[in-house]
Amino acid sequence: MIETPSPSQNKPVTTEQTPLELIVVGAGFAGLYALYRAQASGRSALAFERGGDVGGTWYWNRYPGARCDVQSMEYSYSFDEDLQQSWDWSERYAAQPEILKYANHVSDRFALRDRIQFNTSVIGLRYLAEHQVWRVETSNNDMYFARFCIMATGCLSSTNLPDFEGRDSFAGEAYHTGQWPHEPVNFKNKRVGIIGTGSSSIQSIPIIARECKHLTVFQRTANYSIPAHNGPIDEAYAQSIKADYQSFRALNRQMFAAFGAHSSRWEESVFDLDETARDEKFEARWSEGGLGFSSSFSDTGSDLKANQIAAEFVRNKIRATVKDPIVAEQLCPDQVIGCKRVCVDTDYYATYNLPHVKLVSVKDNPIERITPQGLVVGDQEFEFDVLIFATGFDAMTGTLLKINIEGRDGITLTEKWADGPKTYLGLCIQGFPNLFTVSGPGSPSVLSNMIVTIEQHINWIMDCLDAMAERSANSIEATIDAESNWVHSGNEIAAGTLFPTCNSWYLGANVPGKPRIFMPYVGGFPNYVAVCQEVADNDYPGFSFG
Ligand code: N01
Repeated sequence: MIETPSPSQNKPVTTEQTPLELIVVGAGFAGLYALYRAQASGRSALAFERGGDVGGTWYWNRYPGARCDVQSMEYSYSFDEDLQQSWDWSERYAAQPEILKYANHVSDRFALRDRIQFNTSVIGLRYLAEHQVWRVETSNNDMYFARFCIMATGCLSSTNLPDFEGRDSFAGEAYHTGQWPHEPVNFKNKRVGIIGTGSSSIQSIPIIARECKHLTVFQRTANYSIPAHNGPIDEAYAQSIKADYQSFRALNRQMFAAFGAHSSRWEESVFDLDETARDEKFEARWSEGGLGFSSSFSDTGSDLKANQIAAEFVRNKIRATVKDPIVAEQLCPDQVIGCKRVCVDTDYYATYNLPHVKLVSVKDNPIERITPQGLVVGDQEFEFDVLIFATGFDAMTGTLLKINIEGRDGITLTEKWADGPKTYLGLCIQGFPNLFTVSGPGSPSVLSNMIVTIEQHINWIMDCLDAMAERSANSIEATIDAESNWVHSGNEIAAGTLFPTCNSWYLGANVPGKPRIFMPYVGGFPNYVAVCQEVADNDYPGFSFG
């Protein structure tokens, strides 16, 4: 028997015989809600958080301009009426500091912080079948035991730092957008280079450009970006939602991605309209801004020809904004719109009209190496004071696979997922009893409003624990057939969409050697919820209890 070291308030002594009910890995929005539900139902729980405080993705991603692409009134918890009534957002799209403040507010309001060990990573999880408990090993060399593990580890929590030759030789300041320092970075009079043109880069480029002496953007794949039209929140609008917040939430839960119920979208095909009428509608949707533009007609998200019309509308907007026609063409994406995550921006394309901002395409001529002074592309060397890696994440599986997770019969998650992630409902993994993933592979996760999906997952897990208690079950595990069917049907749905047509991080294509599987469930949030509900209502088919 291994005992944990001396007890303190959030350092309980646990053993195989006296385990905690729940270990939660991560204290972002998923971990916080899991702790809240555990506390509310009288379950003993402890969370481990790698960061120094709560907030998860909003704790780490402090780069200039970081803000949420889902509107503030939708990107928040719905579980507590007083909470949603009393919290006031200041902007249509909340910026990172405000979202982090909200996460802190929730932690304080529901006294969750006492149950979190910060600056602590879970490095190992091992299922002890004879005791039906998980042994949890942390980076502090502590050991805990728990009946259940909730992996609230986030989808975009392991940064992707490409292995450029000489990467660590750069002598200036180097940052990754996903691990931004807590102190503001001073760009004044500095020459800045930024690699990547995904959401993080597209948000930060206009802000950095305002301050620095010179900015060079290295673009491998041009991205579609839709204007946010951000601004102070319309108070009357916020109040009208608060007057019946539950109905607003319910409406959004019926949406494919669990948000955007109030945004314009049309039932008709883009081909039902003549060019003028069609463009008027695109124009109206562009003026509204934000995510969802690419699926504003019934077929622009699903039919290649319809999609090309939407894509060309955006390309024409880029051409109309960027004065240098060569730069404009370089900024025009050629992939399916919506295949890679569409970005939302403030002044992104217009920033390239500034004389001190330069775009360098590395599509055909990749970054060759990083030097102490900067980087080399072909026969050109660029010199910088600051180099920013906006190169994204080892998404959805990266963080889970960094933890040494050993399930029943000694099988590790790395072995199990060698050919790509496999889950049942995006919640459970065969061979790994009593371990739940939140917004992991097989869940609508990154294709949905994350907070809505998180609440749904945690509610389902907590109901499942209640159902287990009722039947006096000690363990639950997905069956191999249920898992295979879920993976198979997920792949089939994805194959029928436009998503597999480009190299996106949804497919794992951004990380060399990562198996190419479309990871999120693409059947839409409402369908997903219906399946999960059916499983719970019918005594959990696809699971075995022990
Ligand atoms: O990362 P990304 P991100 N050489 O993977 C390039 C969410 N998010 O941090 O496309 C040169 O999208 C890479 O090029 P390519 C959102 O879901 C949300 O920006 O692979 N370039 C790409 O341009 C988003 O999708 C919000 O060819 C290289 C860039 O780096 C997700 O996070 C805000 C390269 C990475 O883009 C990730 O966004 C921010 C190389 N070797 C993020 N390797 C909001 O809600 C990679 N790249 C607001």
